[in-house]
Amino acid sequence: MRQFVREDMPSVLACCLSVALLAAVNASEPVAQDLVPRFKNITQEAHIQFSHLKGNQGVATILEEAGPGVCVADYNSDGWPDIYFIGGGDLHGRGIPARNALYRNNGEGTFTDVADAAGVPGTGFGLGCVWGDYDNDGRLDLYVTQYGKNLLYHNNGNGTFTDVTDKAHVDGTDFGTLFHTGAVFFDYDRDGWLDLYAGGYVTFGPNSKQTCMTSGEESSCPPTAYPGSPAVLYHNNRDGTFTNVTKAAGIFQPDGKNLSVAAVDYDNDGWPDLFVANDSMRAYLYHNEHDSTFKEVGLTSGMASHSATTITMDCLICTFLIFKRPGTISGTTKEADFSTRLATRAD
Ligand SMILES: [Ca+2]
Ligand SMILES: [Ca+2]
Ligand SMILES: [Ca+2]
Ligand SMILES: [Ca+2]
Repeated sequence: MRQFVREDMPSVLACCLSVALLAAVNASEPVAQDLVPRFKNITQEAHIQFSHLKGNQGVATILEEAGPGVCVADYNSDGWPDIYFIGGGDLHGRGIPARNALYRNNGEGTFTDVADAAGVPGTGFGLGCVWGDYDNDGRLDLYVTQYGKNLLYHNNGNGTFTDVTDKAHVDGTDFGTLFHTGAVFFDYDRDGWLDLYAGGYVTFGPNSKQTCMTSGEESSCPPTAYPGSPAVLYHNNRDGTFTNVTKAAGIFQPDGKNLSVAAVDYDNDGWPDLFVANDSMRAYLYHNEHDSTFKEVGLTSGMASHSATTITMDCLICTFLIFKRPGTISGTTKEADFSTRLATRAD
């Protein structure tokens, strides 16, 4: 069975890691064997037992093939990074349980799932997540993208969270979009308060075409089989609420098919810009015009990245080292440039 929506994170991390390694290797020949990082699978001994429920009944749909997301942050400020996993769901009424998981880092190599006690199990078919302190209380809050309404969980600072989605007006359905994947917090107007971009993927529902025939085989349909859907840019009102400013900011795109999104000041003008990886169509690069509007420059900048054989699907902000001194990869930070780049993955 062919699958048109691929897993996100492993490939992105591999992409990022390979770029970082390449930078180091190019600057240092030969590289000692014992300096090459090696990784060991410690999932079981770390007590992580999470499984994403794809939920398909027979051939999976494009929704069931999407996700799963994962996001890492130290939500309880104990100095140890914690992990939030997205659970998917059962869309066929079979009663198969699915929930998200918040694995609190115990600080000694193991994790404990505290999602229920923390109040962050999710409320639907989950797809993605992002951490950000939207209310500037010093504690990271959690935004979860789902099929249907997204969720904003406020971090109460005592190990629990409160669902403040309705109060904050950030469920992502403002323009009727239901299929949400990537989202990002960023302070586009530099007022010191994080704003929020919630992406929209294709328009898909129970009445849509569920599967397609590809090379004589039934499979999930490609994104080209469905219309796109608009994303939403929310401005932070500094009082726990947000305002939809998508059209005023010049980024209303009803045809977009957003998967991953990322924010970075790619041109070093001091204002954060926004990159949107669209599936089956060209990517968007929104340049911040410094006046609460954006200019889409994907094509002129060379970041649109779409042809008959390549489609941008993932993106990640990579910060890596480029060492100046030949023959070593053990230099100090004085000998290195820290460089932040936008990495993209094309399939
Ligand atoms: Ca922690
Ligand atoms: Ca907060
Ligand atoms: Ca702001
Ligand atoms: Ca910029």
